[in-house]
Amino acid sequence: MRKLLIVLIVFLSCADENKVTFKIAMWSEFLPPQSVIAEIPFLKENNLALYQAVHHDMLGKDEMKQLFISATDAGIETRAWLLLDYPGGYWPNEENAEKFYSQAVAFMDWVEAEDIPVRWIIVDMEMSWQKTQVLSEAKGDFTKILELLKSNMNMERFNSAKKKYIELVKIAHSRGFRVLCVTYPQVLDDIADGDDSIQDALDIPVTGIDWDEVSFMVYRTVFNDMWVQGFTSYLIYSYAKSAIEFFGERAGIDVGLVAPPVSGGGEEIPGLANGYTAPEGLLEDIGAARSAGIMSVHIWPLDYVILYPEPERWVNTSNLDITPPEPDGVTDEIRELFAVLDGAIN
Ligand SMILES: [Ca+2]
Ligand SMILES: [Ca+2]
Repeated sequence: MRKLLIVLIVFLSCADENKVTFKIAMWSEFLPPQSVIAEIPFLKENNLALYQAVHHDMLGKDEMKQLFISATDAGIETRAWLLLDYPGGYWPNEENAEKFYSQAVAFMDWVEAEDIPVRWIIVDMEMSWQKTQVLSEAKGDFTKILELLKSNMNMERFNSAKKKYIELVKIAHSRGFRVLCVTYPQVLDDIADGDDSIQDALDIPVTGIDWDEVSFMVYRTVFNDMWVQGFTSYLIYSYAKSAIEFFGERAGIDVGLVAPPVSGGGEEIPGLANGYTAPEGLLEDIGAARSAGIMSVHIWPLDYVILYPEPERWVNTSNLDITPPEPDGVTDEIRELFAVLDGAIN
């Protein structure tokens, strides 16, 4: 009887270990490491993972090392989101593959030399900071947007950057690191016809690289700001379905954007014109991702969530509605438009 009991306990603990649990992570971008350390109780109490920005000038800094140690000691899963300087484009992409490669290798060197407890690197594949400014100024002006995307087309440069990222992931794996790529959801509209035109137009080599996870920034508030109004959480559901279709268990979804609390005539932050100032919409988006089968959802950003009087309301998923949302009348149309563009920009 006792033997049977032990076998049963071992069996149950193994089953639990293999169970994939739903995870929520917070992006932490601009807070100084000391302020993030102060939020460790909040992260811990709410069972949140931490995707921490490591800006180019924080590499080798003791306070950054301390943050990774404190968060890991508290049992918080912590990943390093590597960012370049602004002249270098800020986010990794087709234009700065060499530069990003060097910085990522330097990061791994540092982590190994000082035995820092972080084994995940995040590659935030986005168009350069400079081009993103042009794009956000052109919002709603399709001619201007197309002009920019057309000028980005350069398959030779695209393929050579892709090679560099393939090499980076290979080296990371050989050194025991894993790599998450986070990027625009339009990658998912690029795949069906078998060419990389949308990724080239956005300077974001993503497919064909051995990422351990790939996550898509389906920011409903940005879609409403950038294209047309009327996107519901169906937008998140639709892309989450495609993410699962193409990337299976490796797929994640990023939701947002959370704006800072409205405190009477504060300055408008670019990209946050329609940002969430209450958790309801964000929780709908999380529920929509979950209803499509996504097991990893990430919220941008910790920086603003903690400014609210009850920050835990933003991540309280105990009453999450996981009914698939009804079509909103704009998501399917805009995704069809992206697919048409895919064919047209060859
Ligand atoms: Ca394509
Ligand atoms: Ca390009």
